[in-house]
Amino acid sequence: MRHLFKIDPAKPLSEEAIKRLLQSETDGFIIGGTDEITLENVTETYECFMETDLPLYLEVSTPDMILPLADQFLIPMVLNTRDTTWSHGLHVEILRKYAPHVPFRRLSPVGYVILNKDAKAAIKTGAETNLEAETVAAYAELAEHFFHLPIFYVEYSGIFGDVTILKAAKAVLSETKLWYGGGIRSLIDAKKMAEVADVIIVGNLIYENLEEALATTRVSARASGRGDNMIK
Ligand code: 1GP
Repeated sequence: MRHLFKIDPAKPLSEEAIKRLLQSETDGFIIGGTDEITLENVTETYECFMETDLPLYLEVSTPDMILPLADQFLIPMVLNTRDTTWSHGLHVEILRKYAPHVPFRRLSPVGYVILNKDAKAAIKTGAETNLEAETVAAYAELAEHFFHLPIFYVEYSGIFGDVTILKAAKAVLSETKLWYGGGIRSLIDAKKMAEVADVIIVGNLIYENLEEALATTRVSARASGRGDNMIK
């Protein structure tokens, strides 16, 4: 897996756009967003994409979006915040509420480091975004060696990130996969980040320039004949 599209349930997509995304060479889809997320729009979006044979992840950023019918859940744990609500607080509440029916085998916890200070997710979670490469690398080590998380997500949502920071994280990871998302606006951007990250995520571009978003799938595992798939 090398390329994922992130679909925001709060942003409408035409039937044609959905069809083209489903027929693209991406390696899978994440359904997730920060604002105006309701069970209704999440369900509707999930139903539009559920016919895919590719991995379809539901990123649970609020308890309201737990869809029992979903196949795979990504569970964000924000590492660079002092507000434990976002690292594990909400998680404990949900585990209490749904015990003993939590489908652990369908959950992948994701260690997030959010680095764009203006991103809604950064503001909401109180993320400490002004971090040096060494600090981000330390977070990556925390994710891999202390928490044994399958995924470490460097999140710049809205802006193109610092490759030096991404490289510093990559240099210390061996088992944990490095995912990158933020500001990918062209195939060139996608290639730049895909050279370092294991998986890149394309979000806003889908809504701004669908053609260019589809072009970024040229970095996918499927486009390069490597249909590997590491967490499903
Ligand atoms: C959002 O990281 C993704 O979680 C993608 O960011 O919307 O900036 O592409 P963009």
